[in-house]
Amino acid sequence: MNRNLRQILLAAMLLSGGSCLSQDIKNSNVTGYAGPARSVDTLKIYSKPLVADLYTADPSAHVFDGKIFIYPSHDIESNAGKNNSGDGFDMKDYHVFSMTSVGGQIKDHGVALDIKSIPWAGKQLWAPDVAFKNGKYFLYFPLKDKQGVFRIGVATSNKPEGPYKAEAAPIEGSYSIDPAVFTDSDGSSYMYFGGIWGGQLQQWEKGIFNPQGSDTDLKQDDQPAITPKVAKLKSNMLEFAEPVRNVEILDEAGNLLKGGDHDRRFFEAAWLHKYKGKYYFSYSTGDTHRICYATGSSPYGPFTYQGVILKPVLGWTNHHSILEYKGKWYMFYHDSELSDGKTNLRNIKVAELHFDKEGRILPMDAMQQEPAKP
Ligand code: FUB
Repeated sequence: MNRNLRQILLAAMLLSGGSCLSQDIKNSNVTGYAGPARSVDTLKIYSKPLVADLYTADPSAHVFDGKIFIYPSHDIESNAGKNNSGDGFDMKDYHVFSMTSVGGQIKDHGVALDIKSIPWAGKQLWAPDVAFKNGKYFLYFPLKDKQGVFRIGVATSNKPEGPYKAEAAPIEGSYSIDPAVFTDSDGSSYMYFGGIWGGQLQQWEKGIFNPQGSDTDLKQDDQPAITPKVAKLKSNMLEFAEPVRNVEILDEAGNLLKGGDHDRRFFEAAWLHKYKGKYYFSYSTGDTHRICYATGSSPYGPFTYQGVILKPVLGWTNHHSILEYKGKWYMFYHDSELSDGKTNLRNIKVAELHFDKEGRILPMDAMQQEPAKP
């Protein structure tokens, strides 16, 4: 363990009073980095839910106007039942939250977009994201249309907290779920999206929606896994500038990850961040409940699998975002602590993210409860 890193972590724990955010380091063997398995430090973390009076999930966080703005899903109780199609995630609006320091007060700005105001809405407002360009904020959201097909919509506002007004129709050529928009240093913006099983990505394998398609995956474990998608956005941020492309995730030998590789293949929750000139594509592995990452030298990929960022949390889903704020890196994520493990009633959290000298992210293992004080 790097001595400086240990001191930094200790200082962080003391500053946070050890309550909001606590971290401890364990050594473990993690496979998946290019080359043979190496010993990698694992952080044991505990963070309190950031919001306690609403259920919140899928936090996409960004820095706007010097503050952190968080755009989560707003979970609600639902009678829709549990199934592979995710019918129990029957969300109907978004709240926006902001904070000026990690560990400080969080402000709920109220409802930023309601399903009732979206002209093409069927049901299920899932994980959103927000981008800023030309003085305007763009809220991207997955939603089933009136035919029950997930599309990605966009709504605009002059303020990061909204309220947002939805466009009359979803983004042309968009489908599936979990949009995440990354703007590169040259000002180009890219939307990453997709999710298998309830996110319907497997039903688009032939380029058009297959209503009879599988409700999980393609059942071709020895074939390349279904890839997440990316498309550059036009400068108006309302349309794709190009046909949708596949995001390739490769193993250490340069081969596409296989459909049967459930520990590493993409499931949902795409996110892209850049660190020291390298592009980091991170995502959830769904039914193996991990947040993993892969790196590359272009926003389009290909990306080479590197390892786990966050081990399974309490609840079935695992969904995160990553940002830099005031010189530190953070991962926003969720678990189901407040509902005692109910998968569709989640709460957002934040933990500091650490890179080693080679730019590898230290994996985190989230505890379900604050550790007892010595
Ligand atoms: O919140 C609904 C869905 O659950 C999201 O879109 C997925 O990423 C998963 O977290």
